[in-house]
Amino acid sequence: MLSRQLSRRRFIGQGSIGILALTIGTRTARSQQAPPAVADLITRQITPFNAEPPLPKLIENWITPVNSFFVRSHGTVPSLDAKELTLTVDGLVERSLTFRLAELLERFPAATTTATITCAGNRRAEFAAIKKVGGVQWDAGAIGNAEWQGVRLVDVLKLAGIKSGARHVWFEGQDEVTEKDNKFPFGGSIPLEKALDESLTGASLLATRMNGKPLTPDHGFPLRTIVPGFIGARSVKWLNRITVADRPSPNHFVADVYKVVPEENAELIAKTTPIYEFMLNSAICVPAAGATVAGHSLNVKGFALTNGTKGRKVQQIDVSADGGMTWKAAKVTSPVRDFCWVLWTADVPVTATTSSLLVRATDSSGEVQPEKCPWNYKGYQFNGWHKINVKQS
Ligand SMILES: Nc1nc2c(c(=O)[nH]1)N[C@H]1C(S)=C(S)[C@@H](COP(=O)(O)O)O[C@H]1N2
Ligand SMILES: [Mo]
Repeated sequence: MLSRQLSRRRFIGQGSIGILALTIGTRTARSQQAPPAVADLITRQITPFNAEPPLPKLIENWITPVNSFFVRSHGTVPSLDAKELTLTVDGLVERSLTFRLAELLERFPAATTTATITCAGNRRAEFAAIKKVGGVQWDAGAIGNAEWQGVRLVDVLKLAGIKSGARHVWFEGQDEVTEKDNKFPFGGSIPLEKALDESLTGASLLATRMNGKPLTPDHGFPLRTIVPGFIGARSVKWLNRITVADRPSPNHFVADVYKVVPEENAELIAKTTPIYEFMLNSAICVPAAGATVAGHSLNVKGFALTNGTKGRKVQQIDVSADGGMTWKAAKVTSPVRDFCWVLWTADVPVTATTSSLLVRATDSSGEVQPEKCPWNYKGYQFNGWHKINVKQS
């Protein structure tokens, strides 16, 4: 609670940074500016800024308002001038291209998609039950669903012309991440096949807007990628370069981290495929952990997400108030759309011995969330049954 109050106080009232930076056209680091306005978030790390909403807040809306959308940044938040931004497309293409932002938006048809972004580290804190993992200790709130607007990546790639031998598309941001005395921008990478997806729900975007407004500095102003179905790390913020290549990006965040490995072993890491799709998952958001239960029935609410495979649907969501002996099926209360979370509700019978609540989701391929998630060294993709403890009144 204390951390939440502190973060509220610290981060109130800065809505004008983007505008200020725009009008005076400067590139100032955040340290010289007022802190971000993210009143609905719990700060997990101040520098770089990482924050997630309290879980009851998270599921108030199917489309997550920007104020309660988690922020995951590995380095500085660059303060960019939209008029000065250039996007370069190079590598294995027939024509290298460079666009100003306004040119990009004029040249290609406008596209809108709704997609859920989830950090691969969401629910990382739960690995501590096996063995604590380093990194930002996320609860289940490093996830959000938004309406993104921009242009389609596939349209830009088609204009550039893909050369034979191309297999991957790299993205590079304009932030500065410091790792072991090296400074470099955050980068991502996706297989070419994914980048060329033209479907309504599956097309990746070069997005300038989130929920009808320009991206905020924390979420990548003025330009980011949005890759439906893939972990958040592939949706690169502050984008200024797209490179088509025959292999995944050598950027640290593709080559070294965001891989599921049992230990820090350079050889093993080098040959492990980067994480792309997110995984089947669900969490209880209401009541909050530690809430008091009374009576015979309890209303429980939360979210569920299929893995990032095209066409997967959430088939069933089960909630238990007796440690998994009996389960009650939840009802989906939100729209259902590929690559988006669903919100659900269930009235679950409780007794004087109820001490916890559990949820697990099943998808349309019959895959069920595992009861326990195997431990991994970096703490990615935790998707064991979500459990919260409750008290009796
Ligand atoms: N340039 C850049 N892009 C980035 C990151 C970053 O640190 N730098 N973080 C990534 C990660 S790990 C996630 S989960 C998402 C989070 O997006 P959000 O902060 O808009 O919620 O952004 C991704 N894009
Ligand atoms: Mo992430």
